[in-house]
Amino acid sequence: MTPGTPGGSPDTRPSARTLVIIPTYNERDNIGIIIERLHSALPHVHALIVDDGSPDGTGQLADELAAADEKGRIHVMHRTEKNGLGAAYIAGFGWGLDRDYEVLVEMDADGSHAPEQLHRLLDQIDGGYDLVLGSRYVRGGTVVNWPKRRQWLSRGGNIYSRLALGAPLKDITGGYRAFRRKVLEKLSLDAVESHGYCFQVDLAWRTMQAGFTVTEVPITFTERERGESKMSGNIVREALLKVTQWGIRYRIDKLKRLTKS
Ligand SMILES: Nc1nc2c(ncn2[C@@H]2O[C@H](COP(=O)(O)OP(=O)(O)OP(=O)(O)O)[C@@H](O)[C@H]2O)c(=O)[nH]1
Ligand SMILES: [Mg+2]
Repeated sequence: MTPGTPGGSPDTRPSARTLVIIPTYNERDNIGIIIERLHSALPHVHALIVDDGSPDGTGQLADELAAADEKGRIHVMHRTEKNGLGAAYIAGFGWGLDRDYEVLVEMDADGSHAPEQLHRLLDQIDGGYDLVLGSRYVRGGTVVNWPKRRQWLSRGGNIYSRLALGAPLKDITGGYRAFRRKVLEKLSLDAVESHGYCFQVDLAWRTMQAGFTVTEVPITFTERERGESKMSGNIVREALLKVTQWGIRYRIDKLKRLTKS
């Protein structure tokens, strides 16, 4: 599985053993395109499609894509119930950690995260970072085709999270990221119960709290062209509530430590 360098010696960079995890729910029109773009951009990476029993047959199509890939780079996990993005990722991380992958990447199936920019994330992992966030809100990052309402929601969610948690990250809610395996091995993934936006905030926050190094690289985030969004009011409410709880808990713990010393 480890690809060689042009000189013929094996590539020992962590990114040589990358698994891109793609959760899907009703992404039949998107999944083939995204996998093809991924392998055109980076032929050596493996993909794991985590499908929650999509009624539109995404899971079956994923199986066909996997069977057709002679290099065996496409894997599929079938789950029976729609359990949210967070649960799908946690299952996917577990699958990847049980195997020989060094870098585990989160990527949406709907084309919002350009596979052509994945090398930006992987380069920083190879450079030594433990977690790299694809960021819409650092210099050079952009959002394409988002209605104003959605932009405000995302900006607002990020500013609120930054203030509530005191986390110095510009795009802590984003879902395009690369983790070194040791991060996911150390975090107690079973304790992560949140689903939408909040799942992303939770993971980045836990990573920072555990003392790992985190950086952001600019990405171009493009709104989906095909299929339906799964974003809902519940996901936003969950995020607001949980981030507020974590922020309060964090500050209380800090105060306790200060008063003890
Ligand atoms: N396996 C699984 N995948 C999911 C679930 N919910 C969402 N997804 C996938 O997670 C990715 C992101 O979901 P989106 O609906 O695009 O959510 P979003 O990007 O926050 O919303 P939009 O910007 O409106 O597209 C997509 O690949 C979805 O198919 C789920 O319950 N289970
Ligand atoms: Mg999307």
